[in-house]
Amino acid sequence: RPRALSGIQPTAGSFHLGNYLGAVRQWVALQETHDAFYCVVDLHAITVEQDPKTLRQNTRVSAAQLLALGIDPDRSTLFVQSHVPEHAQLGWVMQCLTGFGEAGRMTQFKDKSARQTADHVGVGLFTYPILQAADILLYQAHHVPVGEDQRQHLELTRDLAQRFNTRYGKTFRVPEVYIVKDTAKIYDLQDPTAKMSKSVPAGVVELLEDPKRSAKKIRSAVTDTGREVVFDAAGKPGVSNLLTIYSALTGESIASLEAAYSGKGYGDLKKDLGEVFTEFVTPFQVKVREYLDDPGELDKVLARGAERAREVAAGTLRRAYERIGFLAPA
Ligand code: AQP
Repeated sequence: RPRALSGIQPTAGSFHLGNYLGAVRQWVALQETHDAFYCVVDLHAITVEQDPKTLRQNTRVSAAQLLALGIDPDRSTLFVQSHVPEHAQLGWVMQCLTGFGEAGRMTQFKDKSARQTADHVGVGLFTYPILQAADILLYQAHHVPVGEDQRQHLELTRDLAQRFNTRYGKTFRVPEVYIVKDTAKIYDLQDPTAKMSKSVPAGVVELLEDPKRSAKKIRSAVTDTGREVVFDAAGKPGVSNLLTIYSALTGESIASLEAAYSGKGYGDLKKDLGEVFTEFVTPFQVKVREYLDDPGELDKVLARGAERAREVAAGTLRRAYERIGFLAPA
């Protein structure tokens, strides 16, 4: 079976619709065909300041959400990044292979750092995609299921794998990005030209918030001029985004939704989507609470995952260290 690897940050506590439709839904599906490794990337989370107690809690909340969304720890390896020290270790090696200018071209860093003053931007935010490369390469992943915003980071990962292999001999598999086109980028409900992102909270739908609040956000989503419910990403980005979400949550095609709403207005679409979303998140929220009611059991699941992940990660790191010329401990 080919390997899949992906990660999600525990920074916000709740996942949002973009995280789910852009990434985690594919993680669940790939369990059928792949030997999958999924991690809560807490090392990445500290690239911006975190409160220790909140970080610890949000790490469990993230794991609980993954389980509630359908990640099966008996089929996939579910773990916390900091439990596997090889991530940080290979991360250092990858930093030494990355050009300063190359790292500086990462658009996510440019966007995120532009929102803060220079003194608040840590070096970790700059080297974030390099650690991400290590996350992926440690597991010799064939496919990396992510949203469109990660495409550039995946290119860097591929470049670093090739560079290492050229310099030291074939060690890493060069991974392929796995992006599902229809849901690759879910847009902000208040600004449907920008990606839905927890950094800009106004138009974000969170899976763990009160669904009444989500339904209200959906009802007040910015839509477009005109009143026909048709998919037109350039001309009607707001309505198109709602149709994408609706279609992804129900499995109905965009064409059949257009037909169903012909003669109706944006208001009907938004009201119904609020209901569709509520139906989806209500049982999910119950499951998350159940997992969180038994943190001891949850921690055991994560410990088992870390043990399995380490077996693979340690083997890869050992080979990389040898190739580099590090003296093996006697
Ligand atoms: N809007 C989105 N559409 C599709 N996919 C998305 N992802 C994130 N936003 C969207 C995908 O979710 C996965 C986890 O991403 P992450 O852990 O990097 O989450 P994040 O970046 O913290 O989420 P945000 O909201 O995007 O955070 P900020 O505002 O910090 O950038 C990834 O596969 C990502 O592609």
